[in-house]
Amino acid sequence: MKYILIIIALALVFWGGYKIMNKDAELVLMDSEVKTFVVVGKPFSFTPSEIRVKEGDTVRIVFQNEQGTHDWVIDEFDARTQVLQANQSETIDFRATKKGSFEFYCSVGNHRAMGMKGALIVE
Ligand SMILES: [Cu+2]
Repeated sequence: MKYILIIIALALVFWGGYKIMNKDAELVLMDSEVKTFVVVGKPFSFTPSEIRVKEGDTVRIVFQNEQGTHDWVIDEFDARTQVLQANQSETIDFRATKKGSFEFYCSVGNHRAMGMKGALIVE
């Protein structure tokens, strides 16, 4: 009988510790959430052309350039890739620090005017 009580007591202690550790892990995840998007570029579009995140998120853009010469730029967050050749890719991170709808675009030649743009929506 004594042993059973000790086992129950130990089980409760471990279970409590597990719950606390789990909670800490969740909080860390919430603080540093990274939202990753693969964006494919070609003449003259980005896919997807709309990206939605939450304010405070770290946004990771994996820009894959399929065809032509392009970059991926968003002025408001000071984020841009290099100008990439076909079949090159580059990954950039930035923090979405303010709410709103922001245009991302290709800064090469007249690509932006040709429709090579999209929207980052921060909620
Ligand atoms: Cu372009």
